[in-house]
Amino acid sequence: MYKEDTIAAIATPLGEGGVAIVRISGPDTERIAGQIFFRRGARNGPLRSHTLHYGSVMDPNTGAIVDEVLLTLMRRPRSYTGEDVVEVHCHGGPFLVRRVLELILSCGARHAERGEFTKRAFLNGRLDLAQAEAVVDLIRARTEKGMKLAVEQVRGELSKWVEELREELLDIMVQVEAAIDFPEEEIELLQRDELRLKVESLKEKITLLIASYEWGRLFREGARVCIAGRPNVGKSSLLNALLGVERVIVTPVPGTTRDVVEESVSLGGVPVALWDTAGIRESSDQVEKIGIDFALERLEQAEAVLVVLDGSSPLSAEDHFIINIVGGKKGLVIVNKSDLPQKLDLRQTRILAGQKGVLSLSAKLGEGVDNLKSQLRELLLESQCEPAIVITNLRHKAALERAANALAETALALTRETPPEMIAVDLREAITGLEEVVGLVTSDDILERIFSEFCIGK
Ligand SMILES: Nc1nc2c(ncn2[C@@H]2O[C@H](COP(=O)(O)OP(=O)(O)OP(=O)(O)O)[C@@H](O)[C@H]2O)c(=O)[nH]1
Ligand SMILES: [Mg+2]
Repeated sequence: MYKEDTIAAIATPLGEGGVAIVRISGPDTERIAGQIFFRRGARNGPLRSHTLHYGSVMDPNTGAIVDEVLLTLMRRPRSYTGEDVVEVHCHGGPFLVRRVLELILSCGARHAERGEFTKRAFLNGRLDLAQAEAVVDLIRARTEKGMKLAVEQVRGELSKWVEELREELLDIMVQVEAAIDFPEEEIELLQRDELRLKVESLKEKITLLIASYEWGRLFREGARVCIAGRPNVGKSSLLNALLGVERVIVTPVPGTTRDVVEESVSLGGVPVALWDTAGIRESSDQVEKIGIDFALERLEQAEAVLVVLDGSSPLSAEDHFIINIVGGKKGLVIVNKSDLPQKLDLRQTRILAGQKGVLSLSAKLGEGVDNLKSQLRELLLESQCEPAIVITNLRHKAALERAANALAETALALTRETPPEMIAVDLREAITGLEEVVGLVTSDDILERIFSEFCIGK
Protein backbone atom coordinates (compact mmCIF):
# COMPACT_ATOMS: atom_id res chain seq x y z
CA MET A 1 0.00 0.00 0.00
CA TYR A 2 2.87 2.35 0.74
CA LYS A 3 6.62 2.24 0.43
CA GLU A 4 7.85 0.15 3.31
CA ASP A 5 10.92 2.16 4.00
CA THR A 6 12.12 3.51 7.30
CA ILE A 7 11.32 7.10 8.20
CA ALA A 8 12.68 9.41 10.87
CA ALA A 9 11.93 12.90 12.13
CA ILE A 10 12.22 15.16 15.13
CA ALA A 11 8.94 14.79 17.01
CA THR A 12 9.27 17.73 19.39
CA PRO A 13 9.32 21.45 18.53
CA LEU A 14 12.74 22.82 17.61
CA GLY A 15 14.07 25.06 20.31
CA GLU A 16 15.80 24.77 23.63
CA GLY A 17 14.12 22.43 26.04
CA GLY A 18 14.81 19.76 28.61
CA VAL A 19 14.32 16.89 26.20
CA ALA A 20 13.83 16.45 22.47
CA ILE A 21 12.61 13.29 20.79
CA VAL A 22 13.64 11.82 17.47
CA ARG A 23 11.35 9.16 16.12
CA ILE A 24 12.14 6.30 13.74
CA SER A 25 9.59 3.93 12.20
CA GLY A 26 9.84 1.12 9.68
CA PRO A 27 11.52 -2.22 9.01
CA ASP A 28 15.11 -0.93 9.45
CA THR A 29 14.45 0.77 12.74
CA GLU A 30 16.25 -1.73 14.96
CA ARG A 31 19.26 -1.98 12.68
CA ILE A 32 19.66 1.79 12.58
CA ALA A 33 19.27 2.11 16.35
CA GLY A 34 21.93 -0.57 16.76
CA GLN A 35 24.36 1.46 14.65
CA ILE A 36 24.15 4.67 16.66
CA PHE A 37 23.09 3.64 20.17
CA PHE A 38 25.43 2.14 22.74
CA ARG A 39 24.62 1.02 26.24
CA ARG A 40 27.37 1.43 28.75
CA GLY A 41 28.36 -1.77 30.52
CA ALA A 42 25.80 -3.83 28.63
CA ARG A 43 26.52 -5.93 25.61
CA ASN A 44 24.82 -4.57 22.55
CA GLY A 45 22.50 -7.50 22.02
CA PRO A 46 18.90 -7.04 20.88
CA LEU A 47 17.02 -4.43 22.85
CA ARG A 48 14.01 -5.36 24.96
CA SER A 49 10.85 -3.92 23.55
CA HIS A 50 8.69 -1.37 25.40
CA THR A 51 11.53 -0.63 27.81
CA LEU A 52 13.49 2.55 28.36
CA HIS A 53 17.23 2.06 27.79
CA TYR A 54 19.97 4.38 28.95
CA GLY A 55 23.04 4.89 26.77
CA SER A 56 24.83 7.14 24.28
CA VAL A 57 24.34 8.15 20.72
CA MET A 58 27.65 7.73 18.92
CA ASP A 59 28.76 8.74 15.45
CA PRO A 60 29.53 5.33 13.89
CA ASN A 61 32.13 6.87 11.56
CA THR A 62 34.21 8.73 14.12
CA GLY A 63 33.28 7.02 17.39
CA ALA A 64 32.52 10.46 18.87
CA ILE A 65 29.83 10.52 21.52
CA VAL A 66 27.06 12.94 20.50
CA ASP A 67 24.77 12.79 23.53
CA GLU A 68 23.61 10.75 26.49
CA VAL A 69 20.11 9.57 25.77
CA LEU A 70 17.19 7.40 26.76
CA LEU A 71 15.94 5.18 23.99
CA THR A 72 12.82 3.12 23.68
CA LEU A 73 12.02 0.46 21.12
CA MET A 74 8.42 -0.53 20.43
CA ARG A 75 8.33 -3.61 18.24
CA ARG A 76 5.43 -3.97 15.85
CA PRO A 77 2.52 -4.22 16.00
CA ARG A 78 2.26 -2.61 19.45
CA SER A 79 3.40 0.84 18.42
CA TYR A 80 1.84 4.09 17.21
CA THR A 81 2.48 3.31 13.54
CA GLY A 82 2.06 -0.45 13.86
CA GLU A 83 5.68 -0.80 12.68
CA ASP A 84 8.89 -1.09 14.68
CA VAL A 85 9.33 2.30 16.31
CA VAL A 86 12.29 3.78 18.17
CA GLU A 87 12.20 7.04 20.06
CA VAL A 88 15.47 8.64 21.08
CA HIS A 89 15.12 11.08 23.97
CA CYS A 90 18.12 13.38 23.80
CA HIS A 91 18.91 16.71 25.40
CA GLY A 92 16.78 19.45 23.97
CA GLY A 93 19.16 21.68 22.03
CA PRO A 94 18.17 22.40 18.43
CA PHE A 95 21.69 21.76 17.12
CA LEU A 96 22.09 18.55 19.07
CA VAL A 97 18.77 17.05 18.08
CA ARG A 98 19.43 17.82 14.40
CA ARG A 99 22.80 16.07 14.71
CA VAL A 100 21.10 12.96 16.11
CA LEU A 101 18.57 13.02 13.26
CA GLU A 102 21.37 13.42 10.70
CA LEU A 103 23.14 10.36 12.05
CA ILE A 104 19.93 8.35 11.79
CA LEU A 105 19.37 9.55 8.22
CA SER A 106 22.98 8.71 7.32
CA CYS A 107 22.31 5.14 8.46
CA GLY A 108 19.58 4.80 5.82
CA ALA A 109 16.37 6.30 7.17
CA ARG A 110 14.40 8.77 5.05
CA HIS A 111 13.19 12.06 6.47
CA ALA A 112 9.48 11.68 7.20
CA GLU A 113 6.89 13.83 5.49
CA ARG A 114 4.19 15.72 7.37
CA GLY A 115 1.91 13.37 9.23
CA GLU A 116 3.64 10.32 7.82
CA PHE A 117 3.79 8.50 11.16
CA THR A 118 0.06 8.95 11.64
CA LYS A 119 -0.58 8.04 8.00
CA ARG A 120 1.21 4.75 8.58
CA ALA A 121 -0.84 4.22 11.74
CA PHE A 122 -3.94 4.63 9.56
CA LEU A 123 -2.69 2.41 6.74
CA ASN A 124 -1.77 -0.27 9.26
CA GLY A 125 -5.22 -0.12 10.83
CA ARG A 126 -4.05 1.30 14.16
CA LEU A 127 -6.39 4.29 13.74
CA ASP A 128 -9.27 4.93 11.39
CA LEU A 129 -9.35 8.14 9.41
CA ALA A 130 -11.65 10.05 11.78
CA GLN A 131 -9.34 9.15 14.65
CA ALA A 132 -6.24 10.15 12.73
CA GLU A 133 -7.77 13.52 11.84
CA ALA A 134 -8.66 14.11 15.48
CA VAL A 135 -4.96 13.82 16.33
CA VAL A 136 -4.44 17.16 14.53
CA ASP A 137 -7.34 18.68 16.46
CA LEU A 138 -5.80 17.45 19.67
CA ILE A 139 -2.47 19.06 18.89
CA ARG A 140 -4.15 22.30 17.88
CA ALA A 141 -6.74 22.44 20.66
CA ARG A 142 -6.83 25.89 22.20
CA THR A 143 -9.12 25.27 25.14
CA GLU A 144 -9.75 22.40 27.50
CA LYS A 145 -13.13 21.71 25.90
CA GLY A 146 -11.64 21.62 22.40
CA MET A 147 -9.11 19.14 23.72
CA LYS A 148 -11.81 16.97 25.29
CA LEU A 149 -13.76 16.79 22.02
CA ALA A 150 -10.61 15.80 20.16
CA VAL A 151 -9.72 13.14 22.72
CA GLU A 152 -13.17 11.59 22.33
CA GLN A 153 -12.61 11.34 18.60
CA VAL A 154 -9.11 9.96 18.90
CA ARG A 155 -10.60 7.30 21.17
CA GLY A 156 -13.03 6.46 18.42
CA GLU A 157 -16.38 7.71 19.77
CA LEU A 158 -17.45 9.13 16.42
CA SER A 159 -16.17 6.10 14.55
CA LYS A 160 -18.16 3.75 16.77
CA TRP A 161 -21.33 5.74 16.18
CA VAL A 162 -20.80 5.88 12.42
CA GLU A 163 -20.04 2.17 12.37
CA GLU A 164 -23.33 1.35 14.14
CA LEU A 165 -25.25 3.43 11.65
CA ARG A 166 -23.50 1.74 8.79
CA GLU A 167 -24.42 -1.70 10.18
CA GLU A 168 -28.09 -0.66 10.25
CA LEU A 169 -27.89 0.51 6.66
CA LEU A 170 -26.23 -2.73 5.63
CA ASP A 171 -29.15 -4.64 7.20
CA ILE A 172 -31.57 -2.65 5.09
CA MET A 173 -29.40 -3.26 2.05
CA VAL A 174 -29.66 -7.02 2.61
CA GLN A 175 -33.45 -6.78 2.39
CA VAL A 176 -33.34 -4.66 -0.74
CA GLU A 177 -30.86 -7.03 -2.36
CA ALA A 178 -33.08 -9.98 -1.52
CA ALA A 179 -35.85 -8.24 -3.44
CA ILE A 180 -33.50 -7.84 -6.40
CA ASP A 181 -32.50 -11.50 -6.31
CA PHE A 182 -36.05 -12.79 -5.91
CA PRO A 183 -38.11 -10.42 -8.01
CA GLU A 184 -41.20 -12.58 -7.66
CA GLU A 185 -41.19 -11.82 -3.93
CA GLU A 186 -40.67 -8.08 -4.49
CA ILE A 187 -40.80 -6.03 -1.33
CA GLU A 188 -44.40 -5.87 -0.27
CA LEU A 189 -46.02 -2.53 0.25
CA LEU A 190 -46.01 -3.05 3.98
CA GLN A 191 -42.30 -3.81 4.02
CA ARG A 192 -41.63 -0.75 1.95
CA ASP A 193 -43.34 1.34 4.59
CA GLU A 194 -41.37 -0.31 7.36
CA LEU A 195 -38.11 0.25 5.53
CA ARG A 196 -38.98 3.84 4.82
CA LEU A 197 -39.57 4.54 8.50
CA LYS A 198 -36.23 3.01 9.37
CA VAL A 199 -34.45 4.98 6.67
CA GLU A 200 -36.08 8.19 7.81
CA SER A 201 -35.07 7.68 11.42
CA LEU A 202 -31.48 6.97 10.38
CA LYS A 203 -31.49 10.10 8.27
CA GLU A 204 -32.72 12.05 11.28
CA LYS A 205 -29.83 10.76 13.37
CA ILE A 206 -27.32 11.80 10.73
CA THR A 207 -28.94 15.22 10.42
CA LEU A 208 -28.51 15.77 14.16
CA LEU A 209 -24.87 14.82 13.89
CA ILE A 210 -24.41 17.28 11.03
CA ALA A 211 -25.99 19.99 13.17
CA SER A 212 -23.39 19.38 15.87
CA TYR A 213 -20.72 20.63 13.47
CA GLU A 214 -21.30 24.30 14.22
CA TRP A 215 -21.01 23.51 17.89
CA GLY A 216 -17.79 21.55 17.46
CA ARG A 217 -16.31 24.05 15.04
CA LEU A 218 -16.72 26.81 17.60
CA PHE A 219 -14.82 24.88 20.21
CA ARG A 220 -12.10 24.10 17.73
CA GLU A 221 -11.73 27.35 15.83
CA GLY A 222 -13.42 29.80 18.14
CA ALA A 223 -15.27 32.96 17.16
CA ARG A 224 -14.31 36.53 16.36
CA VAL A 225 -16.23 39.13 18.26
CA CYS A 226 -15.97 42.85 17.52
CA ILE A 227 -16.61 45.46 20.23
CA ALA A 228 -17.94 48.58 18.55
CA GLY A 229 -19.58 51.85 19.46
CA ARG A 230 -19.15 55.60 19.32
CA PRO A 231 -16.16 57.13 21.16
CA ASN A 232 -15.96 57.12 24.95
CA VAL A 233 -18.80 54.68 25.63
CA GLY A 234 -16.38 52.28 27.34
CA LYS A 235 -15.38 49.74 24.67
CA SER A 236 -11.81 49.48 25.89
CA SER A 237 -13.00 49.34 29.50
CA LEU A 238 -15.26 46.45 28.49
CA LEU A 239 -12.39 44.57 26.87
CA ASN A 240 -10.33 45.03 30.02
CA ALA A 241 -13.23 43.85 32.16
CA LEU A 242 -13.73 40.74 30.01
CA LEU A 243 -10.03 39.95 30.19
CA GLY A 244 -9.73 40.73 33.87
CA VAL A 245 -6.58 42.82 33.25
CA GLU A 246 -5.89 46.41 32.26
CA ARG A 247 -4.78 45.55 28.76
CA VAL A 248 -5.94 48.60 26.79
CA ILE A 249 -5.55 52.33 27.43
CA VAL A 250 -8.71 53.87 28.88
CA THR A 251 -9.08 57.67 29.15
CA PRO A 252 -11.95 60.17 29.33
CA VAL A 253 -10.76 61.56 25.99
CA PRO A 254 -13.03 60.45 23.13
CA GLY A 255 -11.00 58.85 20.35
CA THR A 256 -8.45 57.12 22.60
CA THR A 257 -8.29 53.81 20.77
CA ARG A 258 -6.96 53.99 17.23
CA ASP A 259 -5.62 50.57 16.25
CA VAL A 260 -7.58 47.37 16.58
CA VAL A 261 -6.55 45.55 19.75
CA GLU A 262 -7.03 41.80 19.66
CA GLU A 263 -7.08 39.56 22.71
CA SER A 264 -8.39 36.07 23.33
CA VAL A 265 -10.56 34.76 26.12
CA SER A 266 -12.12 31.40 26.77
CA LEU A 267 -15.86 31.59 27.32
CA GLY A 268 -16.52 28.29 29.02
CA GLY A 269 -14.21 26.54 26.58
CA VAL A 270 -15.10 28.53 23.47
CA PRO A 271 -12.00 30.40 22.33
CA VAL A 272 -13.04 33.93 21.45
CA ALA A 273 -10.92 36.58 19.76
CA LEU A 274 -12.12 39.95 21.05
CA TRP A 275 -11.45 43.03 18.95
CA ASP A 276 -11.51 46.43 20.59
CA THR A 277 -11.86 49.12 17.94
CA ALA A 278 -11.78 52.88 17.52
CA GLY A 279 -14.95 54.76 18.41
CA ILE A 280 -17.03 55.33 15.27
CA ARG A 281 -17.93 58.95 14.46
CA GLU A 282 -17.46 61.64 11.79
CA SER A 283 -13.87 62.77 12.18
CA SER A 284 -11.44 65.04 10.38
CA ASP A 285 -8.41 63.67 12.20
CA GLN A 286 -6.41 61.63 9.72
CA VAL A 287 -5.20 59.01 12.19
CA GLU A 288 -8.59 58.62 13.79
CA LYS A 289 -10.22 58.23 10.37
CA ILE A 290 -7.94 55.31 9.53
CA GLY A 291 -8.80 53.75 12.90
CA ILE A 292 -12.51 54.11 12.15
CA ASP A 293 -12.06 52.45 8.75
CA PHE A 294 -10.33 49.54 10.52
CA ALA A 295 -13.22 49.35 12.96
CA LEU A 296 -15.78 49.17 10.13
CA GLU A 297 -13.73 46.51 8.39
CA ARG A 298 -13.55 44.36 11.53
CA LEU A 299 -17.27 44.78 12.09
CA GLU A 300 -17.76 43.11 8.71
CA GLN A 301 -15.40 40.24 9.43
CA ALA A 302 -16.60 39.38 12.93
CA GLU A 303 -19.03 36.52 13.57
CA ALA A 304 -20.66 38.51 16.34
CA VAL A 305 -20.68 42.07 17.63
CA LEU A 306 -21.00 43.77 20.97
CA VAL A 307 -22.43 47.24 20.34
CA VAL A 308 -21.59 49.39 23.34
CA LEU A 309 -23.81 52.33 24.36
CA ASP A 310 -23.31 54.79 27.19
CA GLY A 311 -26.22 54.46 29.61
CA SER A 312 -25.46 57.83 31.19
CA SER A 313 -26.30 59.74 28.01
CA PRO A 314 -29.22 59.66 25.56
CA LEU A 315 -29.05 57.65 22.33
CA SER A 316 -27.13 59.58 19.69
CA ALA A 317 -27.21 59.58 15.90
CA GLU A 318 -23.94 57.58 15.92
CA ASP A 319 -25.52 54.92 18.14
CA HIS A 320 -28.37 54.61 15.63
CA PHE A 321 -25.94 54.40 12.74
CA ILE A 322 -23.82 51.67 14.35
CA ILE A 323 -26.74 49.50 15.44
CA ASN A 324 -28.19 49.79 11.97
CA ILE A 325 -25.05 48.71 10.13
CA VAL A 326 -24.71 45.55 12.24
CA GLY A 327 -28.39 44.74 11.87
CA GLY A 328 -27.78 41.46 10.06
CA LYS A 329 -25.17 40.17 12.51
CA LYS A 330 -25.46 38.18 15.66
CA GLY A 331 -24.74 40.26 18.66
CA LEU A 332 -25.69 41.98 21.87
CA VAL A 333 -26.31 45.61 22.70
CA ILE A 334 -24.46 46.60 25.87
CA VAL A 335 -25.70 49.55 27.89
CA ASN A 336 -22.55 50.47 29.79
CA LYS A 337 -21.94 52.72 32.79
CA SER A 338 -24.87 51.31 34.76
CA ASP A 339 -23.21 52.73 37.89
CA LEU A 340 -24.02 56.29 36.75
CA PRO A 341 -27.50 57.94 36.67
CA GLN A 342 -29.15 56.56 33.52
CA LYS A 343 -30.28 58.89 30.75
CA LEU A 344 -30.64 56.33 27.99
CA ASP A 345 -34.17 55.37 26.94
CA LEU A 346 -34.12 51.58 27.41
CA ARG A 347 -37.45 51.03 25.68
CA GLN A 348 -36.29 52.84 22.58
CA THR A 349 -32.98 51.00 22.71
CA ARG A 350 -34.75 47.62 22.78
CA ILE A 351 -36.79 48.57 19.74
CA LEU A 352 -33.68 49.75 17.93
CA ALA A 353 -31.78 46.56 18.92
CA GLY A 354 -34.39 44.36 17.21
CA GLN A 355 -33.32 40.70 17.54
CA LYS A 356 -30.30 41.51 19.64
CA GLY A 357 -30.49 41.15 23.40
CA VAL A 358 -29.91 44.31 25.45
CA LEU A 359 -28.03 44.16 28.74
CA SER A 360 -26.84 46.75 31.21
CA LEU A 361 -23.51 46.53 32.95
CA SER A 362 -20.70 48.56 34.40
CA ALA A 363 -17.37 47.83 32.77
CA LYS A 364 -15.71 50.06 35.33
CA LEU A 365 -16.98 48.13 38.35
CA GLY A 366 -17.16 44.77 36.58
CA GLU A 367 -20.86 44.43 37.42
CA GLY A 368 -22.81 42.34 34.91
CA VAL A 369 -19.71 41.19 33.08
CA ASP A 370 -20.19 37.52 34.02
CA ASN A 371 -23.75 37.71 32.77
CA LEU A 372 -22.44 39.13 29.48
CA LYS A 373 -19.95 36.27 29.19
CA SER A 374 -22.60 33.62 29.59
CA GLN A 375 -25.02 35.36 27.22
CA LEU A 376 -22.34 35.75 24.59
CA ARG A 377 -21.37 32.11 24.90
CA GLU A 378 -24.98 31.03 24.46
CA LEU A 379 -25.40 33.33 21.51
CA LEU A 380 -22.33 31.88 19.81
CA LEU A 381 -23.31 28.28 20.49
CA GLU A 382 -26.95 28.93 19.59
CA SER A 383 -27.96 26.30 22.12
CA GLN A 384 -27.20 25.38 25.65
CA CYS A 385 -27.28 21.63 25.53
CA GLU A 386 -24.30 19.72 24.34
CA PRO A 387 -24.92 17.15 21.59
CA ALA A 388 -24.00 13.59 22.59
CA ILE A 389 -21.47 13.33 19.78
CA VAL A 390 -19.89 16.32 18.14
CA ILE A 391 -18.26 16.47 14.74
CA THR A 392 -15.58 19.09 14.25
CA ASN A 393 -14.30 18.29 10.81
CA LEU A 394 -15.63 19.77 7.59
CA ARG A 395 -14.77 16.65 5.63
CA HIS A 396 -16.86 14.55 8.00
CA LYS A 397 -19.72 17.00 7.64
CA ALA A 398 -19.62 16.82 3.85
CA ALA A 399 -19.54 13.00 3.88
CA LEU A 400 -22.45 12.86 6.32
CA GLU A 401 -24.43 15.30 4.18
CA ARG A 402 -23.89 13.02 1.24
CA ALA A 403 -25.25 10.13 3.31
CA ALA A 404 -28.24 12.15 4.54
CA ASN A 405 -29.17 13.29 1.03
CA ALA A 406 -28.91 9.75 -0.28
CA LEU A 407 -31.17 8.55 2.53
CA ALA A 408 -33.71 11.23 1.69
CA GLU A 409 -33.70 9.88 -1.87
CA THR A 410 -34.03 6.33 -0.57
CA ALA A 411 -37.03 7.24 1.57
CA LEU A 412 -38.67 8.95 -1.38
CA ALA A 413 -38.00 5.96 -3.63
CA LEU A 414 -39.61 3.69 -1.04
CA THR A 415 -42.84 5.65 -1.16
CA ARG A 416 -43.03 5.08 -4.90
CA GLU A 417 -42.95 2.05 -7.14
CA THR A 418 -39.22 2.51 -7.68
CA PRO A 419 -37.55 -0.82 -8.53
CA PRO A 420 -35.29 -2.24 -5.80
CA GLU A 421 -32.24 -1.88 -8.07
CA MET A 422 -32.66 1.89 -7.97
CA ILE A 423 -33.21 1.91 -4.22
CA ALA A 424 -30.01 -0.05 -3.79
CA VAL A 425 -28.07 2.65 -5.67
CA ASP A 426 -29.21 5.35 -3.22
CA LEU A 427 -28.55 3.14 -0.24
CA ARG A 428 -25.07 2.33 -1.49
CA GLU A 429 -24.39 6.05 -1.81
CA ALA A 430 -25.46 6.60 1.80
CA ILE A 431 -23.25 3.76 3.01
CA THR A 432 -20.31 5.19 1.04
CA GLY A 433 -20.84 8.55 2.75
CA LEU A 434 -20.50 6.92 6.16
CA GLU A 435 -17.51 4.89 5.05
CA GLU A 436 -15.77 8.05 3.93
CA VAL A 437 -15.90 9.41 7.48
CA VAL A 438 -13.89 6.58 8.95
CA GLY A 439 -11.78 6.09 5.84
CA LEU A 440 -13.07 2.72 4.63
CA VAL A 441 -13.17 4.32 1.20
CA THR A 442 -10.73 7.11 0.45
CA SER A 443 -8.68 8.20 -2.47
CA ASP A 444 -4.95 8.84 -2.29
CA ASP A 445 -5.28 12.56 -2.82
CA ILE A 446 -7.75 12.87 0.05
CA LEU A 447 -5.27 11.07 2.26
CA GLU A 448 -2.50 13.32 1.08
CA ARG A 449 -4.54 16.42 1.83
CA ILE A 450 -5.47 15.22 5.29
CA PHE A 451 -1.99 14.24 6.38
CA SER A 452 -0.33 17.31 4.91
CA GLU A 453 -2.10 19.27 7.67
CA PHE A 454 -0.01 17.49 10.26
CA CYS A 455 3.36 18.61 11.49
CA ILE A 456 6.50 16.69 10.68
CA GLY A 457 7.22 14.04 13.27
CA LYS A 458 3.57 13.22 13.98
N1 LIG B 1 -18.66 55.42 35.50
C1 LIG B 1 -18.23 54.63 34.53
N2 LIG B 1 -17.31 55.08 33.68
C2 LIG B 1 -16.88 54.24 32.70
C3 LIG B 1 -17.38 52.93 32.55
N3 LIG B 1 -16.77 52.34 31.51
C4 LIG B 1 -15.92 53.27 31.01
N4 LIG B 1 -15.97 54.40 31.73
C5 LIG B 1 -15.19 55.63 31.53
O1 LIG B 1 -15.48 56.14 30.23
C6 LIG B 1 -14.33 56.73 29.66
C7 LIG B 1 -14.02 56.11 28.30
O2 LIG B 1 -13.71 54.75 28.46
P1 LIG B 1 -12.98 53.92 27.33
O3 LIG B 1 -13.00 52.49 27.77
O4 LIG B 1 -11.67 54.51 27.01
O5 LIG B 1 -13.99 54.16 26.14
P2 LIG B 1 -13.84 53.74 24.61
O6 LIG B 1 -15.20 53.43 24.13
O7 LIG B 1 -12.81 52.71 24.45
O8 LIG B 1 -13.38 55.11 23.97
P3 LIG B 1 -12.56 55.33 22.58
O9 LIG B 1 -11.40 54.43 22.57
O10 LIG B 1 -12.20 56.76 22.71
O11 LIG B 1 -13.53 55.11 21.49
C8 LIG B 1 -13.20 56.50 30.67
O12 LIG B 1 -13.06 57.67 31.44
C9 LIG B 1 -13.72 55.37 31.51
O13 LIG B 1 -13.19 55.38 32.83
C10 LIG B 1 -18.37 52.48 33.49
O14 LIG B 1 -18.88 51.37 33.45
N5 LIG B 1 -18.76 53.39 34.44
MG1 LIG C 1 -11.11 52.67 23.43
